[in-house]
Amino acid sequence: MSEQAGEASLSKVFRRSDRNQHKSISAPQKGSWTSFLKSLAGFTGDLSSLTAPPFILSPTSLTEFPAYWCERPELFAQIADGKTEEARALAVLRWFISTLKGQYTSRNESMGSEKKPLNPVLGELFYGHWPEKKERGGKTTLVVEQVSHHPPITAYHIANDAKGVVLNGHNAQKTSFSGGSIIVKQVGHAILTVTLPSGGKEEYLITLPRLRIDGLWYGSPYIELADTSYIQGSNGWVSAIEYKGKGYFSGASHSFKATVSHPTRSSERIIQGTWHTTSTDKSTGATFHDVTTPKEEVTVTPVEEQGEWESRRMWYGVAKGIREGDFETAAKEKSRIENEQRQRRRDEAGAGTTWALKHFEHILNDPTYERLADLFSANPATEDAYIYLSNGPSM
Ligand code: HC3
Repeated sequence: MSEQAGEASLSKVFRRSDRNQHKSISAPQKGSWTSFLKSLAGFTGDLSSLTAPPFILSPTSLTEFPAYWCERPELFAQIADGKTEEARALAVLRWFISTLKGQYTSRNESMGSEKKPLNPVLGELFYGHWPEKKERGGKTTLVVEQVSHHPPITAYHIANDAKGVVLNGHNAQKTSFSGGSIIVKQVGHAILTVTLPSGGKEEYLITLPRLRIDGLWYGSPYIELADTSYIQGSNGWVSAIEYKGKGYFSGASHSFKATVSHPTRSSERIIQGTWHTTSTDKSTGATFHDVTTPKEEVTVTPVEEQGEWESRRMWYGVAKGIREGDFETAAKEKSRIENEQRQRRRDEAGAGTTWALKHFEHILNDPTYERLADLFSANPATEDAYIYLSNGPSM
């Protein structure tokens, strides 16, 4: 099929408003982007396996993404300061909503559009921390490990031990293509544990929102969140967070409406706004969250001092190539890493061994997930999980 004929058939799957903007890609990029879009149409499965044109590649591995959970470490720490169950449930929601801007719009801000992250290898590690400060009690540490390559699954553990606040979770993605957008169902969950000064313990199950990647036709992908995600506390408080794009609750992109309720209370609290800016508590009229202020990036050991399995050291050559526009070197380095991995798997198969995880243990059914999921009849009723083993790095 000629390039023009290919484009004509492809254009049928994109909305007219998207099609009109395709001309914004520069001429040399247009051909490779059109081939990429063709490979996307009708695609289901693991997006990381698709070859994307160089201009859409990110120099950052997916193992770095869990750091987004804590770029406002004081909000993470403040969860422990809530005097009542309701206050803590609201603090968990405030921290969660405040992570969304980093998780879903930060690549647009730093790189101009959503990019394709580096696909981590099995055993890849990412360590970081946010230093101790008076307003947040202690140091907050981050341990990330790539616990599966096919399908890609990333496990993470974030802890502020001085405040007794710990987040443990894992995530994977199932992707499909529909109506000109990529739909990403996030697989996995996170459990936030708060150890109270009384010694009591509260747990919160956090489910993850669905993503729609729009803007594909004109080569400038961006994320909108869709459907509903939940935060269910062991104290009974549950937040149902409904996400909408342009034209719904407020007519703005990145809108959400969270309903916070408890089975024994007749009234609910409604929080409404846009997750990448601010929101308001409808019952009091007060600002609920505000992420227009600067965030704090995770502190990471310089790459020269990192171990060979640490993400930035492992991908150094590839990331440098992508940043400097030297895609030939980037591709060569990427092939070297992938070939080493293939050889490692062949060696393991020959020796009858399997890769041993360093920081996590895989369990097929998570009892905490099951207990909390049952409180709001979540689907699925059970999920697997990666439990943190306390042999973290000394940080
Ligand atoms: C879908 C995604 C990979 C997964 C990323 C996740 C879901 C990872 C967990 C984080 O907590 C939140 C998060 C944010 C962004 C998600 C990525 C956006 C794009 C990427 C695809 C694999 C690449 C799609 C390719 C292209 C060219 C359309 O961007």
